Parts: sequence; structure tokens; C-alpha cells
Amino acid sequence: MFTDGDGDNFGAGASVNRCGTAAGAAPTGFSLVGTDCCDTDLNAFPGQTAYFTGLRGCGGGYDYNCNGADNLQFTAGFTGCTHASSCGVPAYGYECVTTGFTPGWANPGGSSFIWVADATPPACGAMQSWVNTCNTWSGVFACGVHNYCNFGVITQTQGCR
Ligand SMILES: [Ca+2]
Ligand SMILES: [Ca+2]
Repeated sequence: MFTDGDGDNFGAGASVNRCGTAAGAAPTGFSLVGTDCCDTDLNAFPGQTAYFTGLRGCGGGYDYNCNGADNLQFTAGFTGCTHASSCGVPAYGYECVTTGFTPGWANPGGSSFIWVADATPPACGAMQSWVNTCNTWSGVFACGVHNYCNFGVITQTQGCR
């Protein structure tokens, strides 16, 4: 068996023997498996499914699921929430297309209220703008009343595991 320093039921280090322990069982503080990659942080163990925004408590890194890599929680820019060209204005158009919207990373666009998708996700623990909703608002433009995109933007922190 292996010493389990953080109590997450995964041990680490060299195999140890304990007299008087039934086969197939491990007492408190020990585990039958020795695959814990971070035995001083009980949130880090093989198969961890949650994501975290802070460094592991065993000297750093974000490999909370012990697969050897820092796996990002959010990888994509938002999709949808685009302005279709209308009444001969090609730049941003006027009519907001909200169908097919999915939240994602974003950067400021060409004006104060335009956001564009960012396909390059921030690193573990880093913060960036994130479009989480897409609605419309009506405004009077050169060629009449149209529905402009109303982006709901928050600051998101990249989680990892
Ligand atoms: Ca452990
Ligand atoms: Ca990982």
C-alpha cells in the first residue's frame, strides 16, 4: 500500500507494508493505489472532474486530475451574436442574429458595444472578458429601427484540472 498524505484515498511514493492489515484493505492514512500526483492537496487526484482557478497545494501546477497536463475548462470563443448586414451597411449591419449563441471568450470589438470572439483561451487562473448572454435592443439607425446586439459581458477566470 501507499501513504495517503492528504486523505483523498490516493497514495503516493514508495510501496509500504503494514503488519496486521487484511489483504485488499488499507487503514486510514494509506491507500492501495499509489497514483496521487499531489499528495498534499486533497483536491488533486486521478479522475478529478472539477476545475480550479488556483494553484495546487503541492508546489504549484494545475494538473488536478493527475493526467500529466493542465487541462483548460473553457477553450472557445463565443459563437453567434453577430450583426447581419442590412439596408446596405456591411460593416456591422444592424440586425442582431442571436440564434446559435453559445458563451465564450471575447475581446472588445470596433466600437464600445461590439464584442468579437477570441479563439485563444487564457492560461490557467488568468482572467479575461467572457460573453455570457446575447440579447437585442432596438435603436433608430440611418435606415430605420433595427435590433442591435446587446452583449452580456463578465470577467471569467480560467479553470483547470
Ligand atoms: Ca492522497
Ligand atoms: Ca490534468
